[in-house]
Amino acid sequence: MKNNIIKTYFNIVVLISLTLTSTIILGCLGDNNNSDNITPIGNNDAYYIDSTNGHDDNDGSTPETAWKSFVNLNQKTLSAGNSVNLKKGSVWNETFKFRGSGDESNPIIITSYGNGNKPKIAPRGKPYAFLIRNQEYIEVSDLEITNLGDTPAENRKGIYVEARDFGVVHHLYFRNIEIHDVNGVHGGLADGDFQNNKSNGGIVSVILGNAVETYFDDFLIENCHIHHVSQTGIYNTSSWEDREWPRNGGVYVNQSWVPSKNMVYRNNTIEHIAGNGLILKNAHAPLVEYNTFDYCGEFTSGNAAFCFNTDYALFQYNEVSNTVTNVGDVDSGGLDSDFKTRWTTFQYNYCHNNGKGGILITGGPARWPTAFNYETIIRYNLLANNGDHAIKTSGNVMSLKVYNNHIYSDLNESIEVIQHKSWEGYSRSAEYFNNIFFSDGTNGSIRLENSAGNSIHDNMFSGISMNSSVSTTANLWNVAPIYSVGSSPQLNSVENFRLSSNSPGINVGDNNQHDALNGEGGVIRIKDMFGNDVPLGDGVDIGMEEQE
Ligand SMILES: [Ca+2]
Ligand SMILES: [Ca+2]
Repeated sequence: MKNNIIKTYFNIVVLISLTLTSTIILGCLGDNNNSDNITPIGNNDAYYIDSTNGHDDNDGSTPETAWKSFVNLNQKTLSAGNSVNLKKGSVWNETFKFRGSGDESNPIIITSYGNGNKPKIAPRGKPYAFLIRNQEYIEVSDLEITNLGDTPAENRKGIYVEARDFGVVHHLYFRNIEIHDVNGVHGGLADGDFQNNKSNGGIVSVILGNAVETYFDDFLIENCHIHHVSQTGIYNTSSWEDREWPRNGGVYVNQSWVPSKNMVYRNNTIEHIAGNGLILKNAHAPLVEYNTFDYCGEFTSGNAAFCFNTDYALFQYNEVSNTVTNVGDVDSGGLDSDFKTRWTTFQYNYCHNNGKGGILITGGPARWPTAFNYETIIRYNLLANNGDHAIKTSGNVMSLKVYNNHIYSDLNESIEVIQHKSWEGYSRSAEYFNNIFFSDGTNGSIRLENSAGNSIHDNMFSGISMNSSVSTTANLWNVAPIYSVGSSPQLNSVENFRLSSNSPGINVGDNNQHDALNGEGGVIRIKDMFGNDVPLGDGVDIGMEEQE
């Protein structure tokens, strides 16, 4: 048995010690004032909490009569349209929670007021710092949250959302929140080991129960900064998860799968995460865009971001870099379309300098009826200097489409630009076309092993060893792109990978690009990496840029 070394992010944190003195008010003649007799306030009323100048015997209804701690709020059932306003510069070493929900017209608002630093919620090692449980129509913004205990603990979280047999959980928004220094645990177990508990970390959302079909609808995490948390940056899961699709001639069966809808993760910065930066599960047409992932997988195995058990997931305009390879890691790549997924689309992402791989497509162990990955589309992405491989399939991946990507490496190590690996079986019917595979380093190669039905055509290869399974006539071999910047484009900008107008590959790609499906019966409009229409000129170009 491996001795799991549990590490913690241990930044020097200045914890402002707050002594929550129970103040006894004496001398208020005829006034039996205590925290229980605050008159309930109606819709659109507001509560104020100020850790410096507040007082828990106040009524909490104005900045001048703010509460000091969360003790009164914890006892409250809020109503639609209520707000809780936290004074900037405040620090609380306790968990934030309340009862009640908003409604469609009047969400409950949790936000900050005043000047200075974001109000900070910093319990020192509680199960969660901020709780929403069987509540809906809530918007949370402009907070700082930590949860740093003396030692790491199982299931420690920053924000925790839980719904059990609730039905539809509507409208939960988290915006402009910094979450850091949450010391949950990360085992030394491999990423593929399902004993590894990933449900602790920054923002964790869990659906439980099996009596009432329960899912999120309209769940947003936007403009948040999540860093130095263990194990996972953002995580969700659901008990309504069972479906299967046997590999050989089986039919798709939904036993209990109830996906969440309108899940959006946008413009977040997620960095220095012990394990995965983002795990997105059990959703229909979730959107992950304009996020930055940097230094994920810092202490254990894991790719920066992946979807699991989803249909029509769309990842676009994300920058994913520097995922860390530790000794024994199975995964340390950028993006991952994982198993139990259908119709995932990755487009306009930039994955670079990840320890192992740019994009992974996981079908799962092929003998499992629950292991499938169907029609993932990977198009118009830039994958640069990812170690070990650029694109990898593992296990039961079916009908993968990889087109119009730009793969670049000037690493001084062997790179498999396409790597098909077994997980009790191989991918089937993967198609690669209109891609640039350029290795300016040493030993670029293609590994297909026993994967079946590959179609590799209309790609441009340079610095890549020929492979007997890849047609030399259906592709351009030993033809290199000509960059506008000349040679050796720097990785600090996607713009550096634009091609000169005399670069080979313009207007000679295969025009038959497969539609990416949006989950609503339509298709996702196709553009190039830079927003240009496709095609332009006499035909589709090879690579991620479209020119006339
Ligand atoms: Ca790692
Ligand atoms: Ca063109």
